[in-house]
Amino acid sequence: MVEDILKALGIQGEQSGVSTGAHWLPAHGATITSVSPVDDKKIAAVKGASREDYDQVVATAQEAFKEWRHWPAPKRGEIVRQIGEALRKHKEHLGKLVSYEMGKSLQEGYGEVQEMIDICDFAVGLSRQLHGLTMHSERPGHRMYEQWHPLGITGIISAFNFPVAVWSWNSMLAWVCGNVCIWKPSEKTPVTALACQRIVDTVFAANKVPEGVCNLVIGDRDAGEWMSNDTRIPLVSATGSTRMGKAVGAAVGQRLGRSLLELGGNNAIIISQDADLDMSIIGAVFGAVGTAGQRCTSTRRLIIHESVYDAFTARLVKAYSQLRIGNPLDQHNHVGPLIDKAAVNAYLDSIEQVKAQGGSFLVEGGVLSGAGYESGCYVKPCIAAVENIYAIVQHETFAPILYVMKYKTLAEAIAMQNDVPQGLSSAIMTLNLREAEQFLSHAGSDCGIANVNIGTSGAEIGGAFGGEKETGGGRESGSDAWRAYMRRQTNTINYSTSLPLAQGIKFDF
Ligand code: UN1
Repeated sequence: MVEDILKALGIQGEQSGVSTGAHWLPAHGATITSVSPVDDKKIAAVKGASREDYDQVVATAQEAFKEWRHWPAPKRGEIVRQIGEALRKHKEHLGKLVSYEMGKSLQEGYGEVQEMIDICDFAVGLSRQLHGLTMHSERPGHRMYEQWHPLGITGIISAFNFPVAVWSWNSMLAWVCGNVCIWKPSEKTPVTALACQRIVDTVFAANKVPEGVCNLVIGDRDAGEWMSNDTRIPLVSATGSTRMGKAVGAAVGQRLGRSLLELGGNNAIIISQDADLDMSIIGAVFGAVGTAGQRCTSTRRLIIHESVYDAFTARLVKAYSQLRIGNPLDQHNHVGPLIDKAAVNAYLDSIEQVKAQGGSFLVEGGVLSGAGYESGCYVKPCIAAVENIYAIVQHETFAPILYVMKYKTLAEAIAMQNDVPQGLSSAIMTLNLREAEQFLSHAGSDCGIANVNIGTSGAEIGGAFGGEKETGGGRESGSDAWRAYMRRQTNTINYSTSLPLAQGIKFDF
């Protein structure tokens, strides 16, 4: 099956992981082997970039920008429209490859490709807008307005958990804005990145887009550091752990570049005494076990009103007993593997810490073994009763460990929801209008995303995506997130016959 998909996507033999779009460059860095967490089989070996390879890519990208910025934005949008069409054509194959290389369920693999298609559509419309404001000048015969110009090279560092969608949120917007992109995908999911590069290459070649508009640099941490420290890259957009984001933010900030950070979450759902518990169960379980708890929007904490705590946790335990864990390509299964053994160890270590810090398990965790679980990456989603203040609860573990805790008053629940270092996504389940509005108010959730009667994950691309505090503050995808990829210029034009100074200053000679 995998062989057919790779063939359909044009990936065969040992691959170069360095491309400027028009062709694949000989790569001189370390070889990265992609192994599927589904069955522990090798997918492909990819040669990474050396520093020299990287410099060559940046030089090509700089040249390409000089041309690409002259393409009218709607023409750039037309190219992105064609990428959307190509993705529609490849949805089946690419979705399967995402599922196989990353380990998420097939439905979620398809959903991820759908997010890419959706952002293409969004970016096409955007390409006819990219609007600025006009202002009234205090001086007669003067006009003031602002316009938005492209920045240059956008560096994109993406994570394994959404190996292709997050790249597309960034690149499709960056392209319609007139930027060129250099993508460093996660070294855990290089093959899906090769597939995307090939899809875009075909569209670009057919439209004679200059070499260097779509660039791929597969590599390890070093490649991310090169980008972060490189003054030729005005914007680095990075998605991943808070630890990684702090390093990128510090390096980019040190040179006064711009970073767009989308980092960890510690997302909670408040289950009120006025919640629809049937809906709440679906939101909580999908949020906690979907993508095996490896979304930055995964539900990590449930803050449950004491009056419904026993009833709701009993239903949760029952729902967990019905979860089918196994090969994510088999659509009967709900939960696939974690990305690798290191993730399994982090999961086990967190479970130990929960116990050591005083938590007790309502549903026990553990690593699965035996037929179908040979990769050693399949774990049991588990539920622990904890206190919000435990150090482990304050920490984001990228695994299906769900923490439950009780509250008495809404004010207490909101305080608990906010009392973590991260601020990405949050939700309240309630049919009580007052509670919902308090949760959404300025004194409510402190997160970038706050939902009512849906869970914490599964945001649509039309909204700005990102969060506060240790989540990094960046906003990607919809709304006006495009502004991060452009520079604002304020223009004042004097069409009068004199030159009055602002603020009424007299300067006669
Ligand atoms: C991520 O986990 O980095 O909101 C992105 C969601 C998805 C995107 C998650 N649309 O769950």
